[in-house]
Amino acid sequence: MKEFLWGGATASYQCEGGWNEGGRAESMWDKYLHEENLENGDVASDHYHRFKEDIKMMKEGGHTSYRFSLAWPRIIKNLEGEINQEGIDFYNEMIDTCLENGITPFVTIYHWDLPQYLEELGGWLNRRTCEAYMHYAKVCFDAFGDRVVHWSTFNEPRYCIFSGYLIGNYPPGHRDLQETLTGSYYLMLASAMAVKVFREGGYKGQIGIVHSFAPVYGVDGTVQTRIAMRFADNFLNNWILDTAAMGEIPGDMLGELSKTCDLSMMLPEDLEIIKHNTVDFLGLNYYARAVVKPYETGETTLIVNNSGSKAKGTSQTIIKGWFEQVRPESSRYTEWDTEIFPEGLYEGIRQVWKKYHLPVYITENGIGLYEDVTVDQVDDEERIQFMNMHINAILNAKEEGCDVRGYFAWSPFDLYSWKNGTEKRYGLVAVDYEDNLKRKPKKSYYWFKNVIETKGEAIKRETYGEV
Ligand code: BGP
Repeated sequence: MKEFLWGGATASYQCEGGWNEGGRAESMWDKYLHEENLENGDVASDHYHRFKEDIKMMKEGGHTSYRFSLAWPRIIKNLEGEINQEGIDFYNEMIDTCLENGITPFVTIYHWDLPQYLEELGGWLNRRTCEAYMHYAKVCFDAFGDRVVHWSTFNEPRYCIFSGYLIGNYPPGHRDLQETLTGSYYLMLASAMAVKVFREGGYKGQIGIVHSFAPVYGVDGTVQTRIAMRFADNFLNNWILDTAAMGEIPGDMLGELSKTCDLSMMLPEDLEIIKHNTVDFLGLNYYARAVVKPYETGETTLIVNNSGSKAKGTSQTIIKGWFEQVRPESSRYTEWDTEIFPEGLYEGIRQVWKKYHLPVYITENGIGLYEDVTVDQVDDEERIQFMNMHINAILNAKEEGCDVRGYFAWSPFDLYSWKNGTEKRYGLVAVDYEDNLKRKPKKSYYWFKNVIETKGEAIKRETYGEV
């Protein structure tokens, strides 16, 4: 049997800190959060200085893999594409530390920290960023490809582009459908361009993409609901997964978009690159499903609850003419109003496996909680239950023949959660931001260690009826 990878996942901006050290250039997130005067990742979990301690804890916690991202602004200094050797040295040390500890590095090339020098030229709205990304990816393959054999081009294209260009709650903070389409397109083109470089360079290993996966459910079985489900699936999943895995942007989605948007940036030669450079595996980040009904009335509305309080209103997604997301009242929710629905992971893996027949990694899964980390050991029984239910769902899908090859908890230690700041904690290890960033394993850390050491036998099993 192929080895199943067990570990945790992080992102450079969310954990490293050291934002102006080691020759790192400014990222779009530094600029945006500094300007808006919001909680930022200047220090974050200080992983930049403490990664050895963190990786040692992963090893002691039984982890066999570590999913982390490389910071583009640490590696490429400027528009001319000059390499920052200090950045390369830093990640060489990180990779070597993983390997010395028996941990397989699972590397994401881009997890949202675009260099500000590119953002100033339009960021993902400028084709030049695709070329710059291709150069950056090649630098990474050349520098680390002798030891890294699991690569992901992008983390969550849909989430970062929609948040930055449609919802407007992430940098650059715009709300524009045309920009959303252009940014999405260039980002997916850049992904295919990196796959091309990877293949042509004959680097060893596999290259995939990581998607913010939201399996779509309908409120009922009517034809109208089925149409709404197709719109939602295109919007939430297909334009990433079909494009990356099959080399095709969904035609019906483009047909709809062409009624109001300009698609002229989609050049025939680009579509050839997309078609011929599909990925080797799919990384799925699973937090929740999407339940939808047919669109009724009103304008496109996209609201995200970053408040950490259910009372402050719920998240809302209405796409005019396409679909509306509904909030099943009888379901369970986190404090940030994310539905807890492990069956969706089971069903989603089955759908993805059936449609694409590519190996799947669950590259993120976890629950954000308020926690008092001043105690000796955080008793995060809620996280244990959450992880148990989701790993159970994965095991159920695996037993039905789906090729799932790994599970990464978001996250191995507490880190900065974008617009939610640091109070939304996901870690298996607590980081006390008030007391010298001290690390303290939570109860879930020991529970997960046992799960890994028993190869999943410690999971309390449950099968589902009709889901
Ligand atoms: C995913 C991202 C991560 C991470 C996680 C939790 O979308 O890939 O970067 O942050 O979600 O989300 P949040 O921190 O907003 O709660």
